[in-house]
Amino acid sequence: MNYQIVSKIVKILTLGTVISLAGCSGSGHENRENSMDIKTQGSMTAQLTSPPYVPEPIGSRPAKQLIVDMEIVEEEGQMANGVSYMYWTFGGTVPGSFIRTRVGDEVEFTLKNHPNNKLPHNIDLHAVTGPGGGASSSFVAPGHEITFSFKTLNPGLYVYHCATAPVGMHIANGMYGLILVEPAGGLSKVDKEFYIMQGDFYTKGKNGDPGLQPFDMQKAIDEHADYVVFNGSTNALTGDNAITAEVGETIRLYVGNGGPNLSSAFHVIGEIFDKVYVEGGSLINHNVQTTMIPAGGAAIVEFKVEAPGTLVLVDHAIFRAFNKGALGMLKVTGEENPTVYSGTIQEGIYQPEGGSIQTMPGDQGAPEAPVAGSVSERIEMGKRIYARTCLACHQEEGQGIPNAFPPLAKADYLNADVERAIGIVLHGLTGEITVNGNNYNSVMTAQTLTDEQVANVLTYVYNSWGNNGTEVTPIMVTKVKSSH
Ligand code: HEC
Ligand SMILES: [Cu+2]
Repeated sequence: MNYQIVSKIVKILTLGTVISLAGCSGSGHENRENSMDIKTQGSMTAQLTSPPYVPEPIGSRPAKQLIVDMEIVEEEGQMANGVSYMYWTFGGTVPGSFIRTRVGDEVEFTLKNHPNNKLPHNIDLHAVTGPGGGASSSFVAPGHEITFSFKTLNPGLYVYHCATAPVGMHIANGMYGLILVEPAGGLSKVDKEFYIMQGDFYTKGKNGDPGLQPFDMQKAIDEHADYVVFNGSTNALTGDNAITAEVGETIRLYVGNGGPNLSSAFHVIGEIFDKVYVEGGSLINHNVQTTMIPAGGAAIVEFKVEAPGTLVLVDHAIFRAFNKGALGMLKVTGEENPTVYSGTIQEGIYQPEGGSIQTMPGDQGAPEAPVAGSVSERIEMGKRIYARTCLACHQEEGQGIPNAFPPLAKADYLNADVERAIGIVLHGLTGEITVNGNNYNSVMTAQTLTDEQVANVLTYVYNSWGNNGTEVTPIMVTKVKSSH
């Protein structure tokens, strides 16, 4: 293409932009020419916050010179129970500190690279108009700091990330966060705001393999994530770390996706988003179930919580939620509101069908399965049943999922009472139990298995992963069944 044609296309595009800008008025649609003209009044230091919290709204403050001071820290942290990871962070957390600005601010950004760090880093802020989003002027070696400045021209919610080579590796290790540019006058008022960011992680070992897990470049290139998590770890938003709200409150979530690879099908089980600022921009969509957040993108979602219970935040690419960690909780307390929801709302894990024990569709019509002739045959057959019916929740090595599914490996609860274990597989289980010192209060569905299959699967479990080697026979199963 020659230069003249290119410049003509540019002119046409520019004209198009001008027309569309002229056609839209109202808050949130500042045009960039106007933003350039916003004069700043005075100077202030930005309050930075760790996830899941965000700084105070900008309210009616004028545009200012805004001083942002951020330190890069490379440090070991917990990815999951028993699994640690060497995170590279903006401000000591994954995602990095939340930066809150308003349109027209002149941000004076100082980036420090802690002297104990091993690598140089930089920052590319998607809110910046300029080469590399600041990356080219922010490259900083360990023990050094650098200052650069920019004016925020476009309101919206933007990702920032490290862009030092290999870029993918710096992002995969946790180097991303969000910067909010509020429109003049601020976003509408809500009761609670939280900061959540999804990321995919690639480790030498499989999901759940204990110890310090190094980054695996090949898996990252192949996009085979071992962990997909909110706020840097499987536990960041579950159990005692759950975010909280009260019935009647309006909640705003600033949700980003650091990637490096995967898009997020962001969904809150038990809620409908009243509003979504699509892609973090000025377009507002209403009544949304699941919103797509691409790697390197963000969205603002808002909803009013109408009933008490636990809402579960997930990536609705659902294996990521239940098998890789992309699961968080919003605990809502307050008065029941039977007109909105009259079912039982359980504390704990995903129960789309409600809190009662459900029956799994079984193999009852299937032809008679072969009968095990020896303990080793029983274990072999049990292993196949385990893979089909138990593994999804209790996991491949019986390790379970923290705060959701109890372990069957070296499980004191299992080893203490075989009849109880048989009863659980036959009838399901609900209510609080303690397994290896951790509490679980959830629901296991009743499994529709023949007595032979229950015997086989439990014999496999009892003879795996450090359990006590009990053989469970079909006669024992029949006995428990008839005593019930
Ligand atoms: C849909 C997920 C799910 C499936 C499938 C499932 N379980 Fe469970 N299981 C649970 C949950 C959740 C609990 C804890 C329930 C509670 O908190 O009351 C549990 C508890 C248990 C317990 C007692 C606690 C412990 O750790 O010892 C045993 C034993 C058990 N399950 C065995 C099995 C076996 C064997 C299978 C396959 C035949 C199976 N489960 C399938 C979710 C599941
Ligand atoms: Cu970096």
